[in-house]
Amino acid sequence: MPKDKFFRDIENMHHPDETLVKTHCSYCGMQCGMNLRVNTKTNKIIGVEPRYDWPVTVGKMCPKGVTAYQQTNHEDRILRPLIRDDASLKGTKEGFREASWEEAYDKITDNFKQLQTRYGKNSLSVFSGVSMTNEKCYLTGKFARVALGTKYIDYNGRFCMSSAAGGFLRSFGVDRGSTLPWTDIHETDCLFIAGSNTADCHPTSMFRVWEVQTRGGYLIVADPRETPIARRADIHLDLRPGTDLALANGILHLLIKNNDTDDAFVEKHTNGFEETKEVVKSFTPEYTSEITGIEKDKIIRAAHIYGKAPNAIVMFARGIEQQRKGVDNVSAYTNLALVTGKIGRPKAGVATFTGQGNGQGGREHGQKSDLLPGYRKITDPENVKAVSEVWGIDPEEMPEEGVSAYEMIELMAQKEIRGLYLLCSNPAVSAPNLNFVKQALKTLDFMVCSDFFISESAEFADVILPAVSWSEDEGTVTNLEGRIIKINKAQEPIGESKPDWQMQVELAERLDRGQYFTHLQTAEDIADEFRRATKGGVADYYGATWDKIDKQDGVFWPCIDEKDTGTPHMFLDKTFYHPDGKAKICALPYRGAGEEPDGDYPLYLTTGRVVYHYLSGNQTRRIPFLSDMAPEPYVEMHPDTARAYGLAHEEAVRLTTRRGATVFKVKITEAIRPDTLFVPYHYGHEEAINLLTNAALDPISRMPEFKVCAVRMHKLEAEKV
Ligand SMILES: Nc1nc2c(c(=O)[nH]1)N[C@H]1C(S)=C(S)[C@@H](COP(=O)(O)OP(=O)(O)OC[C@H]3O[C@@H](n4cnc5c(=O)[nH]c(N)nc54)[C@H](O)[C@@H]3O)O[C@H]1N2
Ligand SMILES: Nc1nc2c(c(=O)[nH]1)N[C@H]1C(S)=C(S)[C@@H](COP(=O)(O)OP(=O)(O)OC[C@H]3O[C@@H](n4cnc5c(=O)[nH]c(N)nc54)[C@H](O)[C@@H]3O)O[C@H]1N2
Ligand code: SF4
Ligand SMILES: [Mo]
Repeated sequence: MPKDKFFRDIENMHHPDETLVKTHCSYCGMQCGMNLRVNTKTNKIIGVEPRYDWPVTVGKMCPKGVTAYQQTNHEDRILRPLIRDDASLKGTKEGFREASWEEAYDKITDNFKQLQTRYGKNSLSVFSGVSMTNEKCYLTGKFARVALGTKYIDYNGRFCMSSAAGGFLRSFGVDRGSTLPWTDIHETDCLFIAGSNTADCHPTSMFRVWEVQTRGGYLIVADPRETPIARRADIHLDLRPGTDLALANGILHLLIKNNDTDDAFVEKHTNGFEETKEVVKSFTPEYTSEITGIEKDKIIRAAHIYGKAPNAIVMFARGIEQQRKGVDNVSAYTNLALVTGKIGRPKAGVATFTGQGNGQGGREHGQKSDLLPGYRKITDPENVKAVSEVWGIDPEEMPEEGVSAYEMIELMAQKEIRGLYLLCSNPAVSAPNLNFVKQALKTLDFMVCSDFFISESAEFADVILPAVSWSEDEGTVTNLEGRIIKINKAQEPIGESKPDWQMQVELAERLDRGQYFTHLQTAEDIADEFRRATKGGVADYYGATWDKIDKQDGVFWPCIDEKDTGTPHMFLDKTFYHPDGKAKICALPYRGAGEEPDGDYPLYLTTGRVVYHYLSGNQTRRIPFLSDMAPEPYVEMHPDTARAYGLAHEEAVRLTTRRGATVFKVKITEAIRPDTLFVPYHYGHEEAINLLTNAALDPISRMPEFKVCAVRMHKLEAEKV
């Protein structure tokens, strides 16, 4: 049959009253390509379709992505500013009334000014997030430093990417989450993936992961749980939580023993190998097996496969990073690529699975307490001067370095910080040690929260500002490859909601700092200033214009000028970013977790994600399909553990740590170590596992140890007796 007789005309299959807006998903770092379908009569978003012409995800999306459009016109959207006059209702949903923008702005500026007059500039803080565009992240950093003049700004990437950032900076001298584009992954010969539940958390990477095996290559997975990738892996290294440093040292020991190191590369392009050799000497397969609990032969085989693979990519995620030694873990796994020289060429390298949609860009441009736009250090006078010139301020005015996200919360509890402007984050669910965190939020004199759905954290606010969703604004984000891409506007903001950048410009004017902000009237105005502010920095976006992004399917940073097409592969010339051009192989002695199981708390507790929910769940718990699929949290345990405690599937059980206790339903599965419990963290109030987690911080990244603590379990019936 001729093609035109049988096949549908897919070019013209859309409804005549429909237009398509090319954009990317609102959620994770994959940033899958999608078209939002917009009804041209109502100008409302009515649906979505995947983009087959997007090179990274080629038509693939996950359950969150295909329902993301349902956020825009959801009935729970906040349509107008909300004010609560009765501070005694803090921590509840009660007492909010609708107000005009004028009244909300007046209340905010009055309170901010009063607090700063009484307690100084640094009595105010900004806590932000990276579901925002680069332009919004950039302006948030400028707003804190220039409009509020406070040093206290930090963001939710401290709970997410900061250990990867710290590790890459130490090993390579630069922090770009992936040394190569995702389109290389399926062409490599061996993937060594540690602490990533790729199938649930970056599902649209999976076709590339499976393709490695289909081509005859190998997949090695390190995870205490038998995740979908671990199940199909050639080797599953089922380690005890918190023992990655021993595993990576043990593999390195074997690479040296097997003569799988690239001595010429090590000699020419790295430092630190001799010291590292000394440290890993004792990590024999026997000793490594003793610490990690992995069978010795599996460790030997994994080292053999990685060592002999012509090309290999080491990949990891929060499983290794959300530990008190997350930075060491990152450098220890990165060592494997450096000693074997499997880096700085196509199909070989190191990558972290960046978490949030703009987890990469959002950390580079000034939301982190120690950074200014372009990955510039706030402690470096030359860097401060460069940014001050763009901002039009005296370098003397630039606030100094502040503290990390969790440490800001500690300062709130101590009344050192009195006011909080929270945007794009929900720490009342996602921060560790929640009993303490909620008390700290209650202690604040004044709190503003900007969100588009009322979150558990908004319950602590005095004023709630209605933000727009990702589909009602435009700008760029940087995906997990380091590729700068464009988010497009598909609908006008609903109700009286506004983009965060607009709120900041209007607030700055009312704080008498309009001269630095009033010229920024569109997202594009901010984009222009933002690119200039990054010029000459390590993360240089100057050449990444919106036009070029559109023409090239994104632009990999660094991209320094009009002619530059960007940098998909890092280190092709084997030059790293340390002053001597060499990478650092790090000597990392083993240390344990902040809290190890003992007689009182005999099991490991680890936490993470399911495919149906995103982070604190404030967005996905409202989408009917997603909440039907994953309505509540549960505690995953091995059948042997359930038997030992006399527990049945779906029975309620109490978990207790040194910080809190709460009740979950039992889920029995063989896909976890018997000494370990796992709980997904996407739920609020009494269902939040972070009531129990440990805020032990990594000394470099200040990342809390979400992935390991010690827990005790009680059958509820036994408590009644
Ligand atoms: N569905 C979904 N996808 C998401 C997100 C989401 O909320 N939901 N969030 C996005 C964000 S912001 C992030 S940061 C990423 C997170 O992506 P991932 O890091 O892949 O997700 P997690 O579930 O936090 O943890 C990954 C794995 O680490 C394992 N693990 C626990 N302890 C250890 C350990 O000590 N060592 C090792 N090697 N492994 C360990 C867990 O068993 C788990 O399988 O996902 C992104 N994608
Ligand atoms: N136990 C445990 N805890 C964890 C983790 C874990 O693995 N285990 N993982 C950690 C990780 S990796 C992360 S990334 C954090 C994330 O934790 P959070 O920062 O709490 O992440 P979200 O749930 O995305 O919160 C974003 C909030 O901002 C809103 N929002 C989205 N876009 C915008 C916008 O453009 N403007 C404004 N104003 N608001 C917006 C959303 O509705 C939501 O309420 O959680 C961390 N907490
Ligand atoms: S949540 Fe991540 S994997 Fe799923 S569609 Fe969105 S960007 Fe893609
Ligand atoms: Mo994250």
